[in-house]
Amino acid sequence: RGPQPRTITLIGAPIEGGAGRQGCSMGPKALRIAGLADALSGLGHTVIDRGDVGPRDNDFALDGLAHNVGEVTGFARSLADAGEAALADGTAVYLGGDHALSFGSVAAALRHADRLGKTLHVLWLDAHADFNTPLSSTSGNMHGMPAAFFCGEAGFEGMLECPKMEATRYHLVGARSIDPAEVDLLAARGADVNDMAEVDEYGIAAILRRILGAVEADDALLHVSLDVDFIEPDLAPGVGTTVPGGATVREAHLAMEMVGRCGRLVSLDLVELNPFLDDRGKSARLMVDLAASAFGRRIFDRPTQPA
Ligand code: EXY
Ligand code: MN
Ligand code: MN
Ligand code: MN
Repeated sequence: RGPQPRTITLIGAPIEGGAGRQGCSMGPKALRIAGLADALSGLGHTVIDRGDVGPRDNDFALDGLAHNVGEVTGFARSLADAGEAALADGTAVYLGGDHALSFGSVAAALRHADRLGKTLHVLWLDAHADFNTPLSSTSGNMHGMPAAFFCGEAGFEGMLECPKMEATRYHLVGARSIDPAEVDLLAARGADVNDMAEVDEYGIAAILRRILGAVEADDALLHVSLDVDFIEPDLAPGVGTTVPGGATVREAHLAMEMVGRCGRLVSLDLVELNPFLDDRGKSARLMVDLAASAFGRRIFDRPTQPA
C-alpha cells in the first residue's frame, strides 16, 4: 500500500540574488533533470509542474545591509501568490533557487493556514539559522534572512503582505554556523534551535518526534525547508555554503520519512542547490530522493546500485 495520494504542484524558483555567489538559478533545472516529477508521481501522486516563476517588477528598497532587494522582493511576491494558489489544490514543492525563496514560500503557507484558521509550524533543516535582518546581517546576503522575516522581526516592513508566526514554532535542526547576533535574537524569541551536537547526542528521531508532536498537539500545518547544506558536504557538494559535520544520508532520510508519516506537510522547499558546484548531479539526486521520502517512499523501494 502506498501513501495517501495528493496533488503536488512543483514551482520553480530560479532565484540566486539572495546568495553570495551565482549558480542557484540553475537549481530548478537540475532538480527536474534528476527526476523530481517522476519520483513523486511514481508514488501515486498527481504532479503538476507549473514551470518557473519570475520576479515581479518592483522598486522596493530596505534600510541596512541587503543585496539584490529588488530580485528577492520580486520573487517573494510572485512565489507567495503562486504558492497560495497551489496550496488551495494540495501540496507545493518549491524548486530552488537560493534560500531567499522562502520569503515567498512561507508567506504562502502562512496565508493558507490563516485562511483555514490553523497555525503553521516551520521545520528548517539547515547548517544556518537564516535569522538575520538587514540591520543585523554582516554579509547582506538575503538567503540568511527569511526566517527573521516570517517570524515578524523588524526591518522588512512593506516587503510582502503576509501574516507572521511565533518564533517558538520555528524549528531549526542541524545548525552549526550561526552568527552571534542571530544566536541572541533566536534565544530572545524562544526559537526551537536544535544544533548538530544535539542531533549527535539525542539522535535525529528523538528531535523530530518532539517537533512533530508539537505540530500534532497544535493541530497545525507544517512547512519544511530543506537546505542542501544541512547534509554533510562530501555527500552533497552542490552548495555554496558548506559547513563540515552535517547530516548523514540516513539522518536526512529519516527526518523526511517522519515528516511524510506525520501527514501534515503542506509545502516543501528544496533550496540552495548550486549545480555549478555539484559533482555529476549527486546533490540534485539526493535532494530528489529526500523529497520522495517526505512524500511516502518506503525504505524497501530503493534501487540496489550496481558495483
Ligand atoms: N549567517 C550568514 C549570513 O547571514 O551571511 C550565512 C548565511 C548562509 C545562509 C545559507 C542559506 O543557508
Ligand atoms: Mn539556508
Ligand atoms: Mn544554510
Ligand atoms: Mn535546544
